[in-house]
Amino acid sequence: MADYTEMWKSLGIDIENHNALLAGLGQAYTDIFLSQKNRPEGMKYFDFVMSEVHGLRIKEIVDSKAQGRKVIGSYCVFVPEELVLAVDGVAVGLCAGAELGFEAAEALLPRNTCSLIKSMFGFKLGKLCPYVESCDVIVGENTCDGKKKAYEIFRPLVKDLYVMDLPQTKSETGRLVLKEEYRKFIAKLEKESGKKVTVHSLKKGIEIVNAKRKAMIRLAALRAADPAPISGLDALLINQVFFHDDPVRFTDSVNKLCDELEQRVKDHKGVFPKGTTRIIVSGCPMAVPNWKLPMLIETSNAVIVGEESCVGERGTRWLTEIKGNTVEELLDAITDRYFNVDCAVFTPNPSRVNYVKEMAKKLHADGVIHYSLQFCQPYIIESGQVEKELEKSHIPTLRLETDYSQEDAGQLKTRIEAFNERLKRK
Ligand code: BJ8
Repeated sequence: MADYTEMWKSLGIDIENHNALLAGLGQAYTDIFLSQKNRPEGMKYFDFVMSEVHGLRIKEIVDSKAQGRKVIGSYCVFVPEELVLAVDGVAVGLCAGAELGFEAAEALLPRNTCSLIKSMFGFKLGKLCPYVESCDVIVGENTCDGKKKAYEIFRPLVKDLYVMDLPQTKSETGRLVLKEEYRKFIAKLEKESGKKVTVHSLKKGIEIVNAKRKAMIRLAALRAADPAPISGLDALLINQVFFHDDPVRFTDSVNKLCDELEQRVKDHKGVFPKGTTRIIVSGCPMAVPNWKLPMLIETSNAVIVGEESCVGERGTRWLTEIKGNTVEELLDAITDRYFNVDCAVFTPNPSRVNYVKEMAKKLHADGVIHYSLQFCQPYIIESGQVEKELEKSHIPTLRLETDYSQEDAGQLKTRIEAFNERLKRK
């Protein structure tokens, strides 16, 4: 990587701590990703992206800002990238998956806050994330109580925090709330960028994001093959890069990788031997560099064949139907698309478990591991119903709760191995 110190300094990054972060990240990446066997050639692009994740991509973003484009950061898949693109903005996902700056975060938040929220504070307070520091606007959303209340404390820490309200039920009123919130968000984007959302710009934004999601749907379907043509770790990585790479280049790279995977499937070539135990991971999102659980699963004689998560199919499986010839009609189509997202903050939320069942069937999974971050009430509470429903459908399920630390790695591995034994006896 080139020397980006001056750029990071200009963004207010704490250089010393940031260098330590990059060194740790580089080592973890080598140990976890580069040590995998039989990786597809197409992963080289994503290896490169990761090697430049705080370098070249940030430079591109800084250059876009210099050209007058606004950078809009977010922490949730309910924030439509289509709208950001419609004002020629740059959308970046900001969720963080590392246990950094937690001491500082815990000075502002209760200890029993989920790691995702603590990490969001840790990266900001530690001045460790050039994505956060590049943002002109950061969008929060009233989803779980943890995030909702945390944004109140987060507001004075950042330049411009815009909080979107979200419905909690899939009712007609809920849909209206979502549409109104998206309308207000358009007004905010127009004010920030000085650009109008037009039918043309919105259609273009939808097309770009649809193409990106279509590529991810294609990738997800290829994982039904046995042997699995790609590891769960690599597929997760692609889902993570989804949130901060240039969307058009990302789509092109995923499609190229899928061409290669299609050939692998035809040649019966895979990353693990045919017949390896197949797992679906369902639950909380895993943000970069949260790779602990997939790494433990895939070093326990099993392969992950799908993620039912916002960093996975919950974030990518629906497209926006391009229907209508007015901004209002297109806004309806966008609202319809996002209103499908079955996050556990909705009550009731039956479509989520139904989709896990569907995934298990189409991906020929042997079992499901339900992953909740400690103190995440929506997913932990919902996990009981998910387990019951899946077991009733003869899909073995293991519920795990963890955080970003490595302390419980041994214990988790023992439980995963015991679960694999159960799957083998099935
Ligand atoms: S749409 S899953 S990205 S809210 S893990 S912060 S829920 S206490 S992340 Fe999410 Fe949007 Fe829903 Fe998806 Fe709260 Fe749970 Fe923490 Fe969470």
